[in-house]
Amino acid sequence: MASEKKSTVAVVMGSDSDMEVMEKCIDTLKEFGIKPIVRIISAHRTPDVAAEFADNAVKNGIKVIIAGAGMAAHLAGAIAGRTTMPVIGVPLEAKGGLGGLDALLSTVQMPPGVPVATVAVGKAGAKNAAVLAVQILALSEDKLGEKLADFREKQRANVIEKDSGIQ
Ligand code: RP5
Repeated sequence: MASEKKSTVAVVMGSDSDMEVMEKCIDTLKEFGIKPIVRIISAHRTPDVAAEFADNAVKNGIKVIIAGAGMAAHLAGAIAGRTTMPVIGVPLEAKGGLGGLDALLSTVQMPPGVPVATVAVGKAGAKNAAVLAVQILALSEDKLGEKLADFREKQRANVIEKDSGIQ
């Protein structure tokens, strides 16, 4: 079963229909050498599994949870209410939803005392969730700090190259 695998980062999403976008998050984590635990867990359709996952996260060695969901996106918040580890929420645009604004508001508008670190809607947010998770882990893992410095340098060089290309 997926939950038996060990990793410091878990990527959970409300539906398999979220996978296409959340793959950006998973791939970015892998670029930093982190193979996350990946689960499909719904705050509404499988609330018992969401609770069990959150309650056992520390025991399973997880240090950061990334949760992506669309529509009434309560997954990140529901998990955050059951754990004190950092939870990063990725609002997703879902078919039949309101273009991601529904998920953004559902994810970001947490009551005082139970934060969800909410990133941008969609693929940009999925990538940033991974980078933010790495930044959190880098506080206690020097190697990740070095990888982050390389990542930023490559990003910088890429923009400089694009600028040169249009001169
Ligand atoms: C949310 O509802 C999921 O995160 C997904 O974004 C959305 C639609 O889910 P499906 O009907 O495609 O399973 O809970």
